Amino acid sequence: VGNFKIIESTLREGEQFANAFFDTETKVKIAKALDSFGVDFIELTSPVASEQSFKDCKTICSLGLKAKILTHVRCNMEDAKAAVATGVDGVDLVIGTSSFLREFSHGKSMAYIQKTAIEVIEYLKGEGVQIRFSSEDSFRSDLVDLLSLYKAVDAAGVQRVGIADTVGGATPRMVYDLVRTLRGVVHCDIETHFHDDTGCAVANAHAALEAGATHIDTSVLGIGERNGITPLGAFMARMVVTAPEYVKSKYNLKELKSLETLVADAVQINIPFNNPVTGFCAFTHKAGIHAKAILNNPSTYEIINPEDFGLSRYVSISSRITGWNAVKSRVDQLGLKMSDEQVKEVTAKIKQLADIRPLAIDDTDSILRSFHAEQVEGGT
Ligand code: HCA
Ligand code: CU
Repeated sequence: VGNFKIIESTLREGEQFANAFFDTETKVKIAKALDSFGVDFIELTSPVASEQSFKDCKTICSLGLKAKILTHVRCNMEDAKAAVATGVDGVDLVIGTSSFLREFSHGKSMAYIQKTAIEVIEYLKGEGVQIRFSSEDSFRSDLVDLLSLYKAVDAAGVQRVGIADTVGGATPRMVYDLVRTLRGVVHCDIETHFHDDTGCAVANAHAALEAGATHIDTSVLGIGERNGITPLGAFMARMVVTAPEYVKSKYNLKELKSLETLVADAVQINIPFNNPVTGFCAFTHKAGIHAKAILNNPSTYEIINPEDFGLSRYVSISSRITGWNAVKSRVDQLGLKMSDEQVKEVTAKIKQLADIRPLAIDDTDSILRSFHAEQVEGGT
């Protein structure tokens, strides 16, 4: 599980997000930020999509980034040639294999798909680029068809095969079973791609790794077609818990927030409030019982250490559910000297007011200050 690679697809899948328009300058900025974060691969929109897409592929290939640059094309000779012409390190081939896609999209038989795949793979091998072969809508494809196709492309010499939950309907158990089965059939690496329509994209990525997958597709904030795919940040949150040594040594976690902010601004969205790690309240503790324990030992109520991501925790005391230990810690922060009895008294005041209206941090601070002025300084 703890030795996976990230195929970062913000500049391919992410361009399929409803709000996305990336000009060249923005693409370059995002590519550099992803590289600096430490992703292994950066996947780009097909050069066949438009003239500018072709130029942008070339531009990003010439930046000299550490990450390997990939482009994502349909499995045919014309697209493969355009991909090679951009100077990429690798080509991600994709074709639909489910009965839906074969009947309602491209209309091709499995025999034809396999024959074309082998031709395209032979051509790409001759060009010296890395090759990945993937089937769209893998979970609604016939298992026997799928495995025999993958066996053939593995034998033809691809570096990776990919499975994609294109419609986001797979569960972790379905993913585990399919990847496990595939692991017994091919020798090459296994990449996985999960849409988030049913909210399982991160769990599915984790299940895929447990079953022997080696590469996970992500995008920043999960942006992509419809509601998108496995988000890079949420996946990092998952994996820093599963494989802390690997994740902390390999990825520059402290850059996550600025990377997300860059992409959020580029597509005019906000970071969701409940986002793992970077959501505004991801490390805010509020209930008195929680706050007390957090102040003694943060791990009591935190599975992730915010400092690993360059962030800090926050203990809220501005509510009726606060407790005197939390208030005491704020009193200390403000440099006010009070006895425990006095802290308990001022806590009661905060609760009294918080029963009537919502309080801001400034409100509670001024309650503490004026209590201090009256009771402590004035009282003696
Ligand atoms: C799509 C294609 C894809 C491809 C995934 C892959 C999908 O936009 O429909 O190449 O592995 O979700 O199937 O993104
Ligand atoms: Cu997709």
